Amino acid sequence: MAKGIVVERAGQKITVFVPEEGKTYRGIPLGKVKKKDRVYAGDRVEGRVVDNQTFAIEGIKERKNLLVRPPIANVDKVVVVSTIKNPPFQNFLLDNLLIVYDHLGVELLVVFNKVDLLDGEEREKLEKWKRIYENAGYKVIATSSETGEGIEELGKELSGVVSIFAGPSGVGKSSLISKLTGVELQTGEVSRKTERGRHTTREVRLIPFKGGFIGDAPGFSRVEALNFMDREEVRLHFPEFQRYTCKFSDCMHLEEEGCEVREALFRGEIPCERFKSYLKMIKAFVPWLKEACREEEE
Ligand SMILES: Nc1nc2c(ncn2[C@@H]2O[C@H](COP(=O)(O)OP(=O)(O)OP(=O)(O)O)[C@@H](O)[C@H]2O)c(=O)[nH]1
Ligand SMILES: [Mg+2]
Ligand SMILES: [Zn+2]
Repeated sequence: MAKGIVVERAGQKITVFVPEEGKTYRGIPLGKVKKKDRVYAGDRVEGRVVDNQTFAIEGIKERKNLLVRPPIANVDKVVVVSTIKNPPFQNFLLDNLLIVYDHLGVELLVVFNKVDLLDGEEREKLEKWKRIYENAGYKVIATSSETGEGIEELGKELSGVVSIFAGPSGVGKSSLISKLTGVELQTGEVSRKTERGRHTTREVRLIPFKGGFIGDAPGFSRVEALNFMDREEVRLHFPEFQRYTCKFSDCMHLEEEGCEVREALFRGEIPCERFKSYLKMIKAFVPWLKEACREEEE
């Protein structure tokens, strides 16, 4: 039996890459596979090479995970891409993505792209956000697919794993993947009027890279943590909250007595930006927020 990985699923068309042959085939699921299960990009499959175009899929290996939007199986790492400028940074969207993907059990990497566009003041803004995410515990890389800044470092993080690029439309996901892999992908301009991308990428495709695969996926403009988990779970996916032990182990960090996260916020150890995202995600309000985040208010 030959082993392959599904690198593309577009409508009825399934493309299987067989590493042993270094070639891709049109995948045809045999009856029993077809009945039992859908086939997704990222699926590890077993079967036979029928001719030099066709791979008969006889079985699908059990999935480690299955992301829904985009539908890709067996993802090891998600690269969440943002920009400070063009389109403007949306920290709430980034935080939602980080919380949701952590819930789904994948490794995370935070990328700020298009740093070539930033002037002095905007560079400072980049450094500020970079610090916030690094201090929270994420690995952060600043990149430019124009100048090549950070591309080598990014490539190192992706060797040997299945990764996908996520984030809003227009931040340069496809451009980064093209730069890394040399494979030409369709890219689109950011609209001047709305400052948004145009959802150029529509289908999911995995590209072989350094013994792993990189998935390009459509951008998205809204993700809500509560569509994936209960209110009570959200706090567990903020790495910086986990450093503190509150009096009550089920503390929601709202108005409970002995809340160490609140203390840390007052001491400035937890940034207000992240805590505000947390409150917004769980649709909560605390009367002491203004006092804790005084310097934030202009
Ligand atoms: N200045 C600058 N422009 C970039 C950079 N990366 C991408 N772009 C431009 O930004 C626009 C959007 O890039 P895409 O790669 O299509 O963005 P995407 O994230 O794949 O967008 P969707 O497929 O719509 O989700 C294109 O015009 C790119 O040329 C960068 O590092 N610097
Ligand atoms: Mg794209
Ligand atoms: Zn607490």
